[in-house]
Amino acid sequence: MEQTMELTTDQFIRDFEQTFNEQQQTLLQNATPTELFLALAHTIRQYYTPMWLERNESLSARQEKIAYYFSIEFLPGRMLETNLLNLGILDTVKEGFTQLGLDFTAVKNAEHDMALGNGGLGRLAAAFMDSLATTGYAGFGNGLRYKYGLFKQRIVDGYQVELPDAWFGSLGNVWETRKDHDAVNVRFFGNVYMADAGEGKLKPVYSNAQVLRAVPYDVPQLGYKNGVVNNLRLWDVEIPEEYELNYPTIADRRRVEDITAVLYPDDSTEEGKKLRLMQEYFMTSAGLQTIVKSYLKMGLPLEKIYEKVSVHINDTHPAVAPAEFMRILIDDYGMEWDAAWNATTKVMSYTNHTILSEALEKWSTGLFSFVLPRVFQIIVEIDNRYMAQMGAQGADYARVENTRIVRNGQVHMAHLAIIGGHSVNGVAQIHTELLKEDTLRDFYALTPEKFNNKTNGIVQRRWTQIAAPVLSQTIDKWIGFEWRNDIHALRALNDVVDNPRAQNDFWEVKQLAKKRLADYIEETTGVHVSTDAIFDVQVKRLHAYKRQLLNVMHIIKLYWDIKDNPEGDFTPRVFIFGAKAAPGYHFAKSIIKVINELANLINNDPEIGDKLKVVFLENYRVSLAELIIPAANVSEQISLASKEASGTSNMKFMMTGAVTMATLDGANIEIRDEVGEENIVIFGMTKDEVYHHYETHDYNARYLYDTDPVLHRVINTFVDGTIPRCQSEGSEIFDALVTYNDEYFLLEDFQSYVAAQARVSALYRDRERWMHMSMMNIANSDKFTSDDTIRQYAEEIWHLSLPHAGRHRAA
Ligand code: NBG
Repeated sequence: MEQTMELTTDQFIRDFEQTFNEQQQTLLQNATPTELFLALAHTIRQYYTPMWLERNESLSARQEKIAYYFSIEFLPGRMLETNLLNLGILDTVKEGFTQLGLDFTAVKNAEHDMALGNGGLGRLAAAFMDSLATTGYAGFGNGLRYKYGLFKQRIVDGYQVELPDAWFGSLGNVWETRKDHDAVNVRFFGNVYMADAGEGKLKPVYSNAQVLRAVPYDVPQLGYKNGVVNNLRLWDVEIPEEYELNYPTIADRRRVEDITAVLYPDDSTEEGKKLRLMQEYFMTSAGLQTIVKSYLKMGLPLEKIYEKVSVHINDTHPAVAPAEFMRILIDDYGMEWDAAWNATTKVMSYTNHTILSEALEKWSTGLFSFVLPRVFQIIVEIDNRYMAQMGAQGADYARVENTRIVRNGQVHMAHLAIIGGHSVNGVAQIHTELLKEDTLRDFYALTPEKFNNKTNGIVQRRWTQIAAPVLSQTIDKWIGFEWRNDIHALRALNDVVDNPRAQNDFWEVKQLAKKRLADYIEETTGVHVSTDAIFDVQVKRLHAYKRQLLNVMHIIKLYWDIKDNPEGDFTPRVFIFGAKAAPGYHFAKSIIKVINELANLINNDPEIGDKLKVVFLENYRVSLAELIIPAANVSEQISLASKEASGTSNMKFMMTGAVTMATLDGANIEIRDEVGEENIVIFGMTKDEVYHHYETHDYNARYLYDTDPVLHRVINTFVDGTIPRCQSEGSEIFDALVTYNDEYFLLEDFQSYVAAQARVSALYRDRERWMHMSMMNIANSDKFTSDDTIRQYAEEIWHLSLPHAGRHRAA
């Protein structure tokens, strides 16, 4: 049921002015956007605080089961507009600002993105927070309060340069509240031995351990117009007062602060590994300790904790959770092993987000037992019991051996998460199938009942109502407002996809969004792009499997086409890239350099003119996505089939009317199922064809290079000096594609990609046909709402009770 705050514009203006005066003590006209932003944020805090208190009261009064989503990343981006939208007062506030003669957009832009995540995984976690509050389920987040989020990317001479992202700035995080009373201690290092605890029991005794204090900062998560406020808890590290003498110098203190200093953009370095493990354990231990404490306040038996608590392990980073939970139950609360294990496996569940093996974390037993000696003992015990139990059941020995936790001197975190929990899910149908038949096939054979699929979703409110307000108004105009509350009502658009006036409206909307982006491009890069061209966008992390390079190869092909035939009939295109590369990922950085140099070459060639433009937008992040995505005509989702677990930007593009250029990978397949074959452009190998190559080892990139003259010329362009200032990067690419046999099969997919792109050009020229496709994408995007995804998690994995929307109180 819809519950919006009752707030008139006049009331808002009074509240805002009062907060502003108390806080800033200057005149409104003199205030900077940042000062205005702070005052506005504090006004909003006053509005939701009573709801937050009421929510917490009612959850404990009703002893409701709570799911805790443990994730090392949360990527909400900016929170201002989301909070306003969800309170139902976005328009009121915008109107108030207009009446005050203030620029709302400037104020909104003064908020720094909360970028505590790398990409899809972190953004999904943030989406789930929004959707949990919106559906009304009691689902709380648990993560780290990094001082520095994902690095800020600058492009200098075509190269990526990484700068620290001091997102706190000097302002702090306006949305958070420090909860000192919930602080707990977390232990690292030292020695552990077992001592007599009386009554025939043993207890662990620690010596020389490092004890650190974990302090939570809570960030409220508002539901959409329902008065519900959930909590995202982020942990920070401090030195406990009683141990202060151990840290006499500033350098000593800094080493401790490092634990929550920075979000890891990758973990390929040795010294980074220890810190990363400490981060993972720190947030997991602190979260679990407080969860147990707050459960016990209800006065219920600890053996039954699974009836009131679920803990979700988002990818392997918090996968130490089952072992740490066992430690807490046994060491801290004296539970017996079997009862503790029963509770643990019922509490824990795990999502896998990739089949790429480098992302399934493994720790050397040496490092692990050094950092977490007691937890390591428990893991070894879990592993031994697992072997014994499986042996007793007569399970296939090789299978059990492949699935054990401690193996060949390594601790396999995914294995711990699976054995220590009751559910494993992939994030799109094809991904879950691959987990079952390949990546985790031995687990699937042993415990098929644990496996299930939960296709990812997105917060459509953010990508339409916030990022694309004009599109939203146009949808209102054609089908009414209902879709804003119930996204499935969007399907009514299916009735107007061939209506010429509706087509015209949606065309104009896209042109406006393109104009907005074109202005930004000109402002930030100096490149002028025409909105008559197709805006063809690929924005995502830079990774070989995502195949930005295939896109580049197609651009090179177009470049030669125009150079060969400058007078030819050509459908103009603007290729737009946004991508951060992990700082240690050399090849990815080379691709960025080549894109930028190719862009220079093409954009400055008068013979090419407006036919072709290439733009690399630096520092891709959520707030930039909000500008780029609604402006796209074509959404590039061209990963090698089987490699992209799901993708989520593909869903955002779809819902704002871009046509997807897709391989049959991840959620692209499900997008095709929703929009129909004719409204998406599919190309390339299938997953089975890819696996066939793996099995037969028959792939020969050099043969393709030698025999296909177009490919030959395109690939030579990387090394023949055509693209200036990137000789070493060009030859690195040449080697990857030809000498090292093209790991991601770009050469094989090239011709099919080129043909599909030609199809796109032809389709775009037929405006009626194109608008039909575009609008079919919008009209059928409701399947990918994260509200529905989270309902499935809540019902099928966490077994939460039906949502009970909090009563709403106006401030
Ligand atoms: C990523 C996948 C994406 C997927 C997101 C969210 C990791 C480890 N995985 O395809 O690559 O959409 O997770 O599930 O970041």
